[in-house]
Formats: sequence, C-alpha cells, structure tokens
Amino acid sequence: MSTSFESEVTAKAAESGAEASARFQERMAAAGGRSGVVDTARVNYLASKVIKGLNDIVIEDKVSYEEYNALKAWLIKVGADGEWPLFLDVWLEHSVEEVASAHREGSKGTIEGPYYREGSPELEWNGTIPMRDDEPGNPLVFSGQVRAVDGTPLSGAKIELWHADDLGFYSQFAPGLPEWNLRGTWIANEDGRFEIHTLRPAPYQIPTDGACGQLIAAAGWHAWRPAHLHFKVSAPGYELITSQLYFPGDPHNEDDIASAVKPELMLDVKDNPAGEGFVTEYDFVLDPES
Ligand code: MBD
Ligand code: FE
Repeated sequence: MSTSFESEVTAKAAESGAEASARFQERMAAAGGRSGVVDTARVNYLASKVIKGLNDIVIEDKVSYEEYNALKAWLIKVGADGEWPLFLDVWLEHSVEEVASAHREGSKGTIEGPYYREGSPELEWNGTIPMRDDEPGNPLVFSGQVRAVDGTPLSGAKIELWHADDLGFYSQFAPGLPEWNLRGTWIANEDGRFEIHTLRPAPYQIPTDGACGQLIAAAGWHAWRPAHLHFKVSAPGYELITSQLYFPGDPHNEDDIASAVKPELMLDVKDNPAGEGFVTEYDFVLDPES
C-alpha cells in the first residue's frame, strides 16, 4: 500500500515525461537538421530490419490478438505520457553509446538519459553546486583532473554535472524545484583540476506511474537505477564525454534498469577526513577530435 506522501511523490514523477519530450524536441530544432536526419538507403535498411524482427517474433512466439492489442494500447500510452525519451534512453541508448564510443582510448562514458539541460550556471574550479538551503543529503567533495590521452592537463575544460535530489527528482523535469537545482558547470583550473562540492545522490527509481512503469509492473521487473552522478566533460579540440559515475555497494550496480553501469565508472568513495560527508577522486581523459 502506498501512503499519501508516496502517491504525491509518484504523481509528480509522470510530469517529467512531458518535459523530457518537449526539451528533446527543442534541442532537435535548435540543431537545425544537423541531427536526426538519416539517408534513404539507411532508413530502408534499418526500418526493414526492425519490422522483419518484430514479424519474426510474432510468428515464432505465436503472438495472439490479445497480446497485439495490449502492445498497441501500451505504445499509444507511451506517447500520451511523453515517455518515449524515457523508454528509449532506458532500454536502447546503452547500445547506441557502446557503438558511438567504441573507438575511444580515453575515459569510458555511458548514456545521457532524458534529464540533461544545457547551460547550467558556471562555477569556479572549486565551486558548490546550486542547491536549496535545506537540501537533504550528505556532502560529497568530488575532485580530479581533466587531461588528454597524451597526459596534457586541459586547463579551462568544462565539467557539467547534474543529478537527482534525495527524492529522485531532477530540476526542470519535476515541478517545484529551483531552475538549476543540483546542476552546475565547473571550469577546470590551469592544471586541469576541479573540486566539485555537491551532495551524495540516493538510489533512483524511474517514474513508475506512466507507461514505462506499467511495462515494468506487467513484466515483474524493478524500476531502480543505482545512485549516480551525470557528467558532460569537454574541451575545445577534444571529444566530449557523456558519463555517469556510481557508488560501490549500491544494491542496483548489478541490475541497473538502464544497463548503464561499467566497472570503469565505479567511484572510490571515502569518509571526508576533514569533516562531514564523503570525498572521492576521478580523472576524465579525453580523446582528441579526429
Ligand atoms: C535517469 O535519471 C537516468 O539517468 C536514466 C538513464 C533514465 C531515466 C532516469
Ligand atoms: Fe539520471
């Protein structure tokens, strides 16, 4: 049974779908056709393959009209709930990211997910993330260096960080949060170093009250992602890295619903010897643009 507090929290969650769809469409429009256009031969090849794959499943697994209609109703609901970004980023993006980053020699990355916003407030190399006065969570000091694969420190590199609050909500996707809450952009110092002051994120459940949640419940799956920090790290002349970092011991590191955990993305977290909370160090190594 859910308490009224829980239902208030989950009711808020569905609104993130509409926001994620709208923000994605804005970004595609702003890219001015440079992204999201695929040539005819490739569309013919890929779309034919997807359609054949689905037809093969129907024949092989003797899919009934009941099952077909359940699928049709569910697909309609994914759109109505604005959950195509969520569905695709949870169940497909990890393979796209694997293909896109296979050539990299620098740090591993992982999926972006549906909740990135460009243009978060710029902070000094050692600044504190924007947060509410009473923001719940334990302090986390995250420090490291951005450098090139050849070892050159990348002074002025940009480290964008975004993460959910203690209840699992992302600013600009859930209502009632300050615009840039728990989102910031650090500029690395002359040695490529940064020291981010934020909060340790909590384990995270994807919204359960929309179409994706309906699928998860109907299939008997769970909706959890391990606690994670999202990053985009960039410097002129280098390939941007989109990443997420994770915390050892999280019960969902092994069964992330979004399949976005890699061993290289696990932080080494220690108690802060100088005060409250935790400290961790992680370096980002960028490949030169080809
Ligand atoms: C998230 O916070 C997330 O990071 C991903 C990949 C999917 C859904 C919600
Ligand atoms: Fe996330």
